[in-house]
Amino acid sequence: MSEAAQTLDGWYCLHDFRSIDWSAWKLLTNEERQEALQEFNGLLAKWTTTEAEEKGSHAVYSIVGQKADFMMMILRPTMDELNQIELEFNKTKLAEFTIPTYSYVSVVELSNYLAGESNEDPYQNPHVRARLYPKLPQSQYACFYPMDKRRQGNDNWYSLSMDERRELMKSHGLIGRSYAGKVKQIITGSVGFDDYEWGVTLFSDDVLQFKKLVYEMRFDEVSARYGEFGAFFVGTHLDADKLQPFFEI
Ligand code: 76R
Repeated sequence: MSEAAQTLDGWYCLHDFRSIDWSAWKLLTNEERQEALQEFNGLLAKWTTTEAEEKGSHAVYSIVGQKADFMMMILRPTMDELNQIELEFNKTKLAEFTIPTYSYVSVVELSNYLAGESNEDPYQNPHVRARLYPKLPQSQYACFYPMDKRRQGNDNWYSLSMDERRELMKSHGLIGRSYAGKVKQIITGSVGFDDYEWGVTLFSDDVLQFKKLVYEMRFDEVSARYGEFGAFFVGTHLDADKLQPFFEI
């Protein structure tokens, strides 16, 4: 049996994708719509307090295309809190006018492929902590997709030795690093939690960098030979100022 990579696991993560039932939303009076938005803003204010206390983070993005209208990405120390948040949102007035279209459950993950030898407890290292418990960037664009590592015939990631995988991950990391400052990535592990093995969330102020990074990685053996991909979602940041016009009729 090949040696499993060791993972460091951080905050739990929910990607919640919703479409809006615009016809029903339009039937409300202006006042009813404002009430629903106020309630949602109250929820967001609570999440912002949690973020300020460094007990989680969140980001809301509008989604381009028909797969969803918006995405809420939420990070919390426990999966139970994610469940609570989901419930709380579902009980709001606004939720009555949303249609769940996709969701993804995972946990922020760092693997030890490229970690050097050290006797220190990585969970105490401030650089590691900043990545395991990240404050989500409020970049203009986000891209999300789930992925697997292939397990077929001669292309089985899980039957490669640790050394072979480490070597392959080196070149993956090098490509990634060449996008430093342009794209920020958060890898979340989802084996046992959701249908794929990882969620990939990318953030950038230049949407074209997603295409460039993902395309370049396709030629790297880790993705070319071993990557299997789910649906891609891309969209624009919905900060507090943009929420009102987004929902306005
Ligand atoms: O953690 C690290 O930064 C060390 C190097 C590294 C690891 C271990 C790294 C760097 N990644 C790692 C693990 Mn990655 N990553 C993806 C995708 O579309 C595709 O083809 C793949 C989707 C992107 C775009 C991306 C970006 N990475 C992983 C894993 C887990 C593998 C496992 O455990 O088997 C997956 C699934 C994955 C996928 N990666 C980087 C990036 C970028 C931008 C970096 C550089 C980060 C930096 O140095 O700042």
